[in-house]
Amino acid sequence: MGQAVIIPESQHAEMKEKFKVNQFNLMASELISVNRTLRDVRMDSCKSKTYPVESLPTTSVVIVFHNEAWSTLLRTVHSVINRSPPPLLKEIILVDDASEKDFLGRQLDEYLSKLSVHVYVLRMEKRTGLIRARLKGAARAEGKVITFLDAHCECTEGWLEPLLFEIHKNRKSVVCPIIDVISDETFEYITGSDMTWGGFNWKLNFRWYPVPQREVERRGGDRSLPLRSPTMAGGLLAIERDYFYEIGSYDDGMDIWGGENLEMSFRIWMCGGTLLIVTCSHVGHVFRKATPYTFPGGTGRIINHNNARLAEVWMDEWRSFYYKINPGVKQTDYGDLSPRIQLREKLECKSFRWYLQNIYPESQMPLDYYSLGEIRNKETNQCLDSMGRKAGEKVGIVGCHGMGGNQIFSYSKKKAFQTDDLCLDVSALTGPVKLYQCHGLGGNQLWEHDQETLVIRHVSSNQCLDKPTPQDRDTPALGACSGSSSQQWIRLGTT
Ligand code: UD2
Ligand code: MN
Repeated sequence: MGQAVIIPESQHAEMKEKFKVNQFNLMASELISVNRTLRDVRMDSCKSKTYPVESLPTTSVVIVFHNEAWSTLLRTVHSVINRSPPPLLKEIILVDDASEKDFLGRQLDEYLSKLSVHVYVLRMEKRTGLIRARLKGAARAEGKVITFLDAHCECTEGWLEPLLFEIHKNRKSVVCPIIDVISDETFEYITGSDMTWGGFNWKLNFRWYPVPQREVERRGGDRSLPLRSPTMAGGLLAIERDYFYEIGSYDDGMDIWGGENLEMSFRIWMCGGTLLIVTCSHVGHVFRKATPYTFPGGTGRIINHNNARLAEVWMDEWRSFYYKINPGVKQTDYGDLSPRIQLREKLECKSFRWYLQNIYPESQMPLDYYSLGEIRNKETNQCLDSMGRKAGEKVGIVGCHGMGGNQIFSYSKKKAFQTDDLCLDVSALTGPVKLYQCHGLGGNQLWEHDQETLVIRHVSSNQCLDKPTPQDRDTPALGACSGSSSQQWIRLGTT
């Protein structure tokens, strides 16, 4: 029933050793049946919904893997078979991305051949990464819908019908379940929230953020209705097969891992589709803290390559946020983009501005901004610097290095100073100036930068940003506004 596995102390040494193989508790996973039952985790209003199963489209489930554990892979397969209405499940296609483990060879083929559903394995000749592996699986799919899953998932009761129902209603809806958490430590099944949706930060990392009130209201407060999510996590989605190709499938210039989820999210919205999180559908996924496999050519290089491709093709001027906060990426060789640029033209997709304005006004990339660059103190020539600190910590100030990264701040038309998803925030009258999650509501995050006097005034406290005091040397001070040169600031990167 999805409960935690507790390993006795005496086996902890072995447990830790095995953890390294897949970066999850493999010993715990092996102690659970590959056919485990789970609670029905849906909200009550979902349980009572009925679907016209006879008119729903069929689906092929495509699962790509590289060196996946036997137990998690087979538990994924069994959960699909056990909890999908048989008439809707056309087949399950596994794509082996050049795994190096013997048991994923003939032993796997034999096991699958005995199952009641048509399940088979395609094999990549050499390691190509999840994007091209998915393309290979998709090319063989015969169902009307393609459903992609990671290889360490568990589908719960009623997961499939609401996904297919949304596609049945609108073939341009691309749908994701709520992704529940299967603990990487204990394999406990933990129900995820229907109050988070997908966003992204300046570094183009996918992030979960709270669903804003406007989206709650659009659904009339009914949490069982699908959420219009700005982005998707990437691993678990269903899309009509023909629409998948119509809208440009995946960018096959992307390697190994990363970026394809945001690329597809932007593309869907900008080119006339809809991206939904279907809150009545729950699928669990083992979230890992580290990756267990290699990134041939280097993790950073591959992720930068993929992200640069999506930034160049889809993000228009907002690509600068990504480039400036990641010094060094500009030199990345992103390869040939012409097929993807042609796709955007052919589909007559809307602009990234349109996307930010209409789909994601809460985005961490401000729609309108005065500048994106350094904030330099006129007297000391030091620059504000996030120092890589987290929400709730003081903002830093150090010598300007002109390299971007932590010294990049935007000053938005909402008059917030923001770096990545953190904003300069003051909650006590005399400071300190801290970094907090941007809320976009002004308040303690509202600053007036006067272009004549160069003074930056914190509006709610009516105090001015100043050079550091001698006692607190690496964080800017806040004091009574005097207009002295230590209270004068120059914004670079003015647009
Ligand atoms: C998330 C997504 C994942 C993908 C990724 C960005 C979820 C739950 N997961 O990362 O699907 O969108 O973000 O790219 O939303 N794999 C291969 N070949 C490789 C590398 C990985 O086949 O070279 C397989 C891997 O075995 C797994 C799947 O691709 O089944 C996703 O990889 P992951 O689980 O390491 O990614 P995850 O969940 O961290
Ligand atoms: Mn995964």
